[in-house]
Amino acid sequence: MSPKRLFSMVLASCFVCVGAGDALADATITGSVKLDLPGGKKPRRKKLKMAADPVCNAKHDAPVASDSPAIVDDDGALHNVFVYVKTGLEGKQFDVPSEAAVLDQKGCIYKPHVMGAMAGQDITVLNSDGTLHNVHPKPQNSKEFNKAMPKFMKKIKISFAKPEVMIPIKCDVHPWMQSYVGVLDHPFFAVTGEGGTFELAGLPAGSYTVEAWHESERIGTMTQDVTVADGESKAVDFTFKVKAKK
Ligand SMILES: [Cu+2]
Repeated sequence: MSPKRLFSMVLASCFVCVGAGDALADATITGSVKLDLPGGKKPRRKKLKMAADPVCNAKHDAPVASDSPAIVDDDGALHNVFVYVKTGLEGKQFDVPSEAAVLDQKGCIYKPHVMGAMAGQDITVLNSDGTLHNVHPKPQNSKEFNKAMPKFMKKIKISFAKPEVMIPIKCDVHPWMQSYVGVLDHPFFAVTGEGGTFELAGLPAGSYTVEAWHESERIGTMTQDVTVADGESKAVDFTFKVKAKK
């Protein structure tokens, strides 16, 4: 290979390096969410009463505990917390995933109880129950709608036009059915489960406010500020305290 050709190859690869460096977006924020449990006492989850619909009732061998007011592991790890970048991404554009998010109605319970999607992203709502459900979100920023899903209707597609944390979704047929979807104009969100951990990966370097949201008013929301550089991973932990009853 001629020195000239070698030089142009090195030059070309350097341009690639610089280009890739600009678009690295490989910062990560991880962490965990806990609920302070004085005396180790966990919030009591009521048993759901599904007798009003025999189809729902027949789906379970034993009474099912409600997802509300909170699911907490013995060590305080808190489930169903929507953790997301609240500020710091303004002015940046992110592609809406072509893949739909999925919300199932199974055993007359929403699965998952808390989820996220991007504004404009399709959300496939499944009816795995063979009974009538209706999908009734109550957004403030996007249009409210109410779609019946008779027992033969297995799948519908919904979406929300505008970001909003959080949009409650209810089924008017089964009053115990409640879920929440967090809608954002970027993909940096997570929902805690077993262990209460979360990860927001693929972030551009920057300074962010991260919010942790829980459905219970007595738990509420917390924020933390964090700055991450390209390739850096930082941990932020949230510990909620149960607020006194109003
Ligand atoms: Cu229902």
